[in-house]
Amino acid sequence: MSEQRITVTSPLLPDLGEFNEMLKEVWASKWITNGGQFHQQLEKALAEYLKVPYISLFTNGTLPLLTALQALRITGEVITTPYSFVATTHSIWWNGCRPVFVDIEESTCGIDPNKIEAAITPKTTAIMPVHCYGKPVNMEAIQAIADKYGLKVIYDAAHTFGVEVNGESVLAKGDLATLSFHATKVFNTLEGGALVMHDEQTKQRIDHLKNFGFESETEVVAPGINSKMDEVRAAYGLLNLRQVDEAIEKRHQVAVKYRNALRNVPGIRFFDDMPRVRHNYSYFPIFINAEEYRMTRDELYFKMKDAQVLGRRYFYPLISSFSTYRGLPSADPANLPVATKIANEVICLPMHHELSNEDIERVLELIVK
Ligand code: T4K
Repeated sequence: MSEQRITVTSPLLPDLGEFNEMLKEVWASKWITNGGQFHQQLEKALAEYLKVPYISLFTNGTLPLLTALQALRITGEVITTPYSFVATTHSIWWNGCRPVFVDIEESTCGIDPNKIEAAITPKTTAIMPVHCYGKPVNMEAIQAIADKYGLKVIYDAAHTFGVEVNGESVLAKGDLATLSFHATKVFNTLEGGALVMHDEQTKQRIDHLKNFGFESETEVVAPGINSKMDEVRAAYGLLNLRQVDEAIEKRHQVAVKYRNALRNVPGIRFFDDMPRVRHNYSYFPIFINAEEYRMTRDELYFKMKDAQVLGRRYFYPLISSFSTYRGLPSADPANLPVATKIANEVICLPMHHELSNEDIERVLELIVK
């Protein structure tokens, strides 16, 4: 009999009975979208859980990026990293701005603050860093540069649900921060996302922008879009929020087991926890030094695939290598040596709350020689 597939992730699902009870309420109220009661409850509950003053729910994690750029009226050039999911750079492009790629640091896989200033031109208006794998980037260094040059900072914090530094949410930093609640994320609402802001006025503006720009029944104050979360997903999110801490702890235990087994394997590098950081263990990337490991990343990746262990090469290929972007001067691999190297070394191992000890052993057996 062929072995069962082990996928890179598996969604956190609420109890179907409880979900059904909430659906009955939605059906009874006949209020299914446009800021209903579950939408309001989830915004309140998430603001508390995430320790942020204001949050606005979205229908996925890409539209908050697009809307953040709109809300801050960003134009010209936006500095970002090519080591992310394509949505990060696409959001800049969709706003009619030019993405400018800056290399990453090996220690976080996030933008290298030491390389940002060299990429700033008179057209630069914003920086869009990514907390890749939920690992916080150096936010103080980024803010210092932004302040010096008068730039906005929008964090793509899609991977960073619940991540804190010194007890403070990473979402509290920058001008705006975005989240994704996609099925593959630590906390999901099927599809979904959010924008985190610091004041009521910005929250109001973003709430208008995500509802076509409507301020009232007859007044449109901005060229908005439709990116509202519906009641079914908000209800699902309320239930998932109750179990997300348990899921994060289960992921933590998987990370501990992976680290113990891989620590002394020559040619394999991985991340340990950072001091004073509450991690969410959203991904478990390993980096293969082919010479020391005596096998290339792709050889290992396909060996795993043959054995039905479906890791993923997040984030290979680099965004800067896709046809839309590769013509940009900043997309030259010579400008992005660390990102290029890391993209060729990475495999994200299966990481989710339902991995059994047998699953973990099956993954490790393929890697530890
Ligand atoms: N910014 C960053 C930094 C991001 O990483 C993302 C999304 C965004 C912005 C945009 O947020 P969203 O608009 O997506 O909310 C996935 C996700 O589609 C994407 O959300 C995510 N990042 C990206 C890193 O990964 P794929 O193409 O790898 O997903 P897929 O369908 O191959 O799924 C991977 C594995 O997950 C499957 O092999 C099995 C498991 N899975 C997946 C789904 C969809 C399930 O078990 N159930 C499911 O329903 O992109």
